[in-house]
Amino acid sequence: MAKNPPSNPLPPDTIARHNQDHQHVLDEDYQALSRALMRRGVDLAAVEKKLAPFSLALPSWGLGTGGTRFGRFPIAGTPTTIHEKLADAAVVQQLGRLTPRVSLHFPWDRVEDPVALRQEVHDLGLGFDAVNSNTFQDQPGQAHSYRHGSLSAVSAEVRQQAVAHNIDCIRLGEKLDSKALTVWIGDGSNFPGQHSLGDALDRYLDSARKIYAALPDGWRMFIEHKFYEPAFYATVIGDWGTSYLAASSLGAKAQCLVDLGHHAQGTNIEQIVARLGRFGKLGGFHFNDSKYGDDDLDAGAINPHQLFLVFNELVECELAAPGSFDPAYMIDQSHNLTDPIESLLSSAETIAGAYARALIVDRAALAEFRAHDDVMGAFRVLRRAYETDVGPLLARLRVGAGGAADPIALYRQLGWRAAKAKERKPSGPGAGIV
Ligand code: RM4
Ligand code: MN
Ligand code: MN
Repeated sequence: MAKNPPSNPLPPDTIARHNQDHQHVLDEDYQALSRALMRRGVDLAAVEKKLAPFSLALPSWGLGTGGTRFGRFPIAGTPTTIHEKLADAAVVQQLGRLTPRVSLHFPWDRVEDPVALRQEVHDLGLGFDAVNSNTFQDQPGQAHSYRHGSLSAVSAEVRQQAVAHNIDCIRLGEKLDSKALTVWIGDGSNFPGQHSLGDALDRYLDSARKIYAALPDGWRMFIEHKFYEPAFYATVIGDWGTSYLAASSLGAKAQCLVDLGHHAQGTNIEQIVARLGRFGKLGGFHFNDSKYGDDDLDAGAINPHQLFLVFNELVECELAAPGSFDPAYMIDQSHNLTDPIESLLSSAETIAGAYARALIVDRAALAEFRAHDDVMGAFRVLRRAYETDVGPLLARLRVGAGGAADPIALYRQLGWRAAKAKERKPSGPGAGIV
């Protein structure tokens, strides 16, 4: 493969030629969509303007081959270092143009020189998003074990160590130009009686306050809830109510983060989004999909309609607080079988597509039907937007920003992974997410 500057890991002239070959069809499809929407009173150019700034962060841990606790089957050329992961993130961004930032997870992504890493990511045309702490695993040489919890542990030494790690993540994040810390803990109990359910939350809040106090100006702290796993009886931050309580008692810089896979089956996630948005505590998202639990499948792969309904609420939040509603959007998936670059390209497009569909909802008609308790009328407004193929709009924005008309087809044609398989050291089969 020819050498390109890092910010263009793939040859731009090949992308330009690929786009020329597609241009005619892209234009035709865009015009057809524009005319169809015009008949419905929707101005596609206005939608395009709103959609254009939309972006998502990539999780560093989603760039490598994922795995389950039973095994891992890495593809040849999978990245094994943060530098290789960043190079792959640059490929995703060059082709898809929706993912200009990477979210790091510590200590998985720890490097000797964070300032050099910041330079590296800038050279790749990317930036860093929220930093994530990890007190759900023990690390070699660690003084105290997280076996019995971290921020909510009974042991004061363990809590202190977990707080110090989070503060360390903030300090690293400052050097990396991050502006947020995401805290997800695995704390909880596996047996009734193991913990005092009340005291465990008190201890968590006490620890979280110490982390909060270390946040620099302009930073946010995202509290991510999850209803089970690894704690199988009671998780300390297990639902949005507890997350909201924690975020409210900490202060304005603390907000709730909704990971789509962290709810019981049947939970109305879009309603949680509406509630948190209304209370000004919706900090961000981890997009993925699930059928059973925290499956970490590709966003929209199982329930694209739910994804659309989530974005429908996000658009309502935006309209209710114009200019000040600013959730952090990130993908949080585990790619066990697919090439992560392909999954991330596909998921980013799916997520942006859900947003585009929510933007073309005829809100005036919806309000009218609601005002008259016209159930079917209101439902049909949403359904019509959901059933609209917004692919031509996404392709136009992507190509306009320098991305590829058909990102996955071009990625395959360019043979990036096969070239990396020759350069990169093989990744072991060990179980686990990274
Ligand atoms: C958790 C949660 C966190 C992520 C870890 C790896 O289930 O989703 O966001 O950091 O997995
Ligand atoms: Mn998550
Ligand atoms: Mn998760």
